[in-house]
Amino acid sequence: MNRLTLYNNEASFIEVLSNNGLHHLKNEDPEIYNLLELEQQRQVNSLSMIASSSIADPSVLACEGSALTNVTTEGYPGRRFHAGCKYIDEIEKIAIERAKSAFDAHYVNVQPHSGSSANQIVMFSILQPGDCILGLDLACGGHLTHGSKASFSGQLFKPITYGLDQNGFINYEQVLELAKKYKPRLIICGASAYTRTINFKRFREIADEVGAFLLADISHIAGLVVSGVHPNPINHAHFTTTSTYKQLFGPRGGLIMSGKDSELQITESKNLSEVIQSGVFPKMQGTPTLNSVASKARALAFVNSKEFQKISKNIVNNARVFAQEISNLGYSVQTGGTDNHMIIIDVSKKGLSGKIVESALEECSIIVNKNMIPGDKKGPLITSGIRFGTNSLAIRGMDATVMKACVELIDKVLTNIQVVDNENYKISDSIINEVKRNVLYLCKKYPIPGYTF
Ligand code: DSN
Repeated sequence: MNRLTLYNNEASFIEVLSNNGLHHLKNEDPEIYNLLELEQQRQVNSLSMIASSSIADPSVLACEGSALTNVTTEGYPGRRFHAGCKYIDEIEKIAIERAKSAFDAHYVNVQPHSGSSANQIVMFSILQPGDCILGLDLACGGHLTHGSKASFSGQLFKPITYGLDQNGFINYEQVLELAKKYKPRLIICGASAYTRTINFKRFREIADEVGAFLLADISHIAGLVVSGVHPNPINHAHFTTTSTYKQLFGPRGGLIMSGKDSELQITESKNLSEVIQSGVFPKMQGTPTLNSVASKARALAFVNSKEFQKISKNIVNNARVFAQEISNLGYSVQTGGTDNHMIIIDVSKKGLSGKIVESALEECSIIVNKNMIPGDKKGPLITSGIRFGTNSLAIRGMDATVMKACVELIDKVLTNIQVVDNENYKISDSIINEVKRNVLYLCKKYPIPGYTF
């Protein structure tokens, strides 16, 4: 049933709102309008290879900018603490059903404000301060919320970290050894900078052996999981969390899900899904960002599509080709390749730091981020590594044939950096202009769908 009611032949209420919004912004706040315009132009005219980002469809942005921002309500569909939720309830139920279908989940909560919030909610729902948690070390590719001392996770709980073997792969033997020794209440798998398939089944076996809960944070690989390009943790982990803006091409936000364990009794009165329901609200959050709930629903419909399955395959294929091409040019690729959307290289072997490579590439309209590599002595603000990702290139329709050109442009920049020290460098204007020209050519040939005219 098409519920959209058009109030005249030309525009619906939401079209009027959107047009009015732009009109008011342009006239009343040109400072912000111009910055938004410049930011959109920057995105359109640069190659974004930030592995933790993607590009939301204009329909996702329409939901983000909708009147749902005006709704205050706490609780869940059918059990709200405020009136006026007739349509919001429908939207939230649709978002839940789409997430269930995408991930084969039995239980989904679509209200977390971010992936980090989702992890916080899981931890504060099942742990007591001081409980032991076991996660991947930040310097080996883990996430701040997986037990870093810089985050609540490492400050309120007792973090133990596992690392990688000598080839750069997760050291499952070490995970087992540490789990047996420290008996963590929670084991966390998932990563921010790890290029290989994660063996969720193995993690669950280890968790079961020591009586721990297992949390799979799939923020980076959620799109590949939906498309079946990476194994799905949903029935291995007790809790699966993800952010929605990385590989789900959605809004900033998070999801908490569970599979076959969703009805597992974990307190005297509550099963696992009930503990998470009350963990999100009222324990950790109030009113959800309802416009983002709608955007999540929209993005989940997209990632459930056949079209996205092709894009997912292309994301991985592009990354593999990129890894091979950059390795052919003598760069040191972590683990020798990739199984997902991500490639990490050690630039210190070329006498460079991650910080200066990131800056030099940005000057040439190629956007990447510096990243620590295992055993990195340079620290997170300088680093020895660079992390590349292919999500945003694939959505532009770039395929493996374009990856060689991207690698050549990156190599052109890196081989022309004159290093001053770890933070300073020089590069000639002629190289910057030449690379920028080529990047612009690629960006025009492969425009972001719906972002240009
Ligand atoms: N975790 C950060 C990253 O991977 O870049 C952003 O969420």
